[in-house]
Amino acid sequence: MVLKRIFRGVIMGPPGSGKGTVSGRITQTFGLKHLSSGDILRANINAKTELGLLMKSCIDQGQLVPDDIISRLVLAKLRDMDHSSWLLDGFPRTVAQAENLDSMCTLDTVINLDVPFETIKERLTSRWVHLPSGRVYNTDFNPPKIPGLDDVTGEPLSQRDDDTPVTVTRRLKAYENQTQPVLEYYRSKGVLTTFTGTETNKIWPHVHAFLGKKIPHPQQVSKAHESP
Ligand code: G5P
Ligand code: MG
Repeated sequence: MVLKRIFRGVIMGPPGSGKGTVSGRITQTFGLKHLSSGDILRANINAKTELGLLMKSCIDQGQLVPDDIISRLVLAKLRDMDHSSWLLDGFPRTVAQAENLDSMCTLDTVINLDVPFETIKERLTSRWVHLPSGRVYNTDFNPPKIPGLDDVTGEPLSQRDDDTPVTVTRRLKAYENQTQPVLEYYRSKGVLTTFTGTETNKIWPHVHAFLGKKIPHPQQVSKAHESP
């Protein structure tokens, strides 16, 4: 009997590098669950939870939220997905977070989207998001079928408060100072693969081919307890 394997992946890259966009394609193609730390935080802000209100000013200023808080939130969600294959987006962002993640699982792969900062700045000001699902649009690159509305639910789209030019610059600085060391951390563990480019549609075929060799066919990605 073949043991059905659980896949554990992380997608990294600077703000606006296309993590959400590529994650959407990966989860659709390979049937993984997608967990975005930014989506978790925005859901808390939207629901006006105490935590969300506390974190909002950090996020709006383009700073990272504290390691212990985000690690607790993300690791709790991952425990709920213990029997599923998943792709984690936006976490870890510091070496301390990477160590916290290591304490609960072993990663199969870390995908790094290496997109130049100049390309990113243009993209973020024309981004629109569907908050409940995390679906991402761009008025130039992938506009919604009906302007201002989500393709799937028809609900209104919104712009993120941290997509202003000043905040984007701060987010890129935080990425350089705090997140780039995480790339080195994973490189030294031998799990990091970098995809460089300025267009998602050109990067995607390479990511697709790479993951195709790592992830079982969707029907085989299933719960560990279903394995014989
Ligand atoms: P997030 O939510 O993790 P970021 O800053 O890492 O946010 P972001 O902005 O969500 O990343 P992305 O997911 O990498 O970007 O990119 P995307 O949304 O797919 O694409 C960006 C835009 O470009 C979209 O409009 C898309 O349609 C368009 N696009 C994609 N490809 C192309 C292309 O080829 N061409 C063109 N023209 N357009 C394209 O984190 C937010 C905040 O939460 C906190 C921090 O404060 C953070 O700043 N946070 C954490 N803090 C501490 N630790 C953590 N682990 C945290 N996680 C979140
Ligand atoms: Mg994102």
